[in-house]
Amino acid sequence: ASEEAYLPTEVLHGYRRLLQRGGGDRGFESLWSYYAQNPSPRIRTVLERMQDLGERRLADMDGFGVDHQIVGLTCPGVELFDVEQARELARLTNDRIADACARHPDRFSGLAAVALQDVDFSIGELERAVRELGLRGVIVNSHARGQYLDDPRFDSLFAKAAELDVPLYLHPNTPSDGMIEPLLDAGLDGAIYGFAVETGMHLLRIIFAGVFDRYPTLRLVAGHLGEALPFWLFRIDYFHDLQARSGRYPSRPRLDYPPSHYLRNNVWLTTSGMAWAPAILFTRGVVGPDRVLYAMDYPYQAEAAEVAVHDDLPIPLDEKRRLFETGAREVFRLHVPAAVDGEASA
Ligand code: 1DF
Ligand code: MN
Repeated sequence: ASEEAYLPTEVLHGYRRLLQRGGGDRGFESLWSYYAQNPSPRIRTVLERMQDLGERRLADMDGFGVDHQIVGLTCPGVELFDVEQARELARLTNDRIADACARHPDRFSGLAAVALQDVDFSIGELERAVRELGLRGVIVNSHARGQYLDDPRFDSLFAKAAELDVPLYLHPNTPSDGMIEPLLDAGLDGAIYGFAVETGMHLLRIIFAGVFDRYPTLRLVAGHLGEALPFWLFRIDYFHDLQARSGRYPSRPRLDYPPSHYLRNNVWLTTSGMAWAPAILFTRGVVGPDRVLYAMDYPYQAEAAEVAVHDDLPIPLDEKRRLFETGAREVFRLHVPAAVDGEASA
């Protein structure tokens, strides 16, 4: 399962302080006033699960039939904190995840947290996390206070990920202050839709800025079946061609390939939150069956019925194995031994 959330208790305390004193963004206030202050038993359980990287999580994984989780810092990460606190919490997160991976190498792999307020720190921390701690990629929770990764200041992060041969997981966040307004009052800013609007647009910004033309070996993973982009690919290709021919946006000339090429060559998609056979089958048809990987989105969508939807997909066994295991092994270059248990590998 390849998009599984972790929240160190220290980061949760940071979120609570930020809610009290203000200074987050509107999406953070909407999302985290809900999670941090809601007394409902369901939300309490989500919060407890999120902070655990030990027996509780392992028992849940056993219950759902998940052999292995790829764990990453939940959204919005540390980018709303002041820079010193952000650096300290990113390091702490990576040390904790690495510790869990060392204790249970067959059950956990991890993605590195960074602090995009400080790009130089982020590059160094990614290098430490991969080379010294053995983490298998970097997670970016979409925009960093309204800044998007296509800004040239982040080029060195892409260069470092490509150099280290690890993917960047572009995880959702609530929309930035510049785009949240008409989603917020309709109750659409969260995982219901706003996450996909924000994060799908972010991925398009990265593609249209030519990041994959500059870093052709860069691997990017997106959740939620690509945040709706597969459904839009025909229209995006059509209008990219039209806009390039007319010179409508001089700062965005024609890419080396149609936009769909990057989705089929540089990007992998996970099924997090989208346990729905028609959408999974459509997405595999559009980007190729090899590019779609299983994710649960634990603990936000920890549902046994959703695992069963994946188990029941009408696809050949070798493709199911790719969806559940070998795809993630390749993209994240996992060093995890194959399951010996006959049931897990059947
Ligand atoms: C939710 C969903 C929250 C995802 C998340 O982080 C999150 C949710 C706070 O359901 O409110 O990462 N998700 O990835 O879909
Ligand atoms: Mn998620």
